[in-house]
Amino acid sequence: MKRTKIVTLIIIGLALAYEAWTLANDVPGDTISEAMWDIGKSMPVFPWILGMIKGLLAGHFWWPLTAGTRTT
Ligand SMILES: [Ca+2]
Repeated sequence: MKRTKIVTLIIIGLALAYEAWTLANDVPGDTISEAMWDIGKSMPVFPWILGMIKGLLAGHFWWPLTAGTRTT
């Protein structure tokens, strides 16, 4: 498995572990979703920026996906 895949899986695993911890503790409003909602309320442009980044990354990663375009 390539290093990038391993690092990506570690980051996802850490995010899931953090989310599980925030759901299990008694601190209100500390989940990732609740933090995103708070950021969106204080900076309404934030969800739009995040959506743009997500869309650009999806286009970069998966379109156009043709054989023989990889550099390595
Ligand atoms: Ca909590």
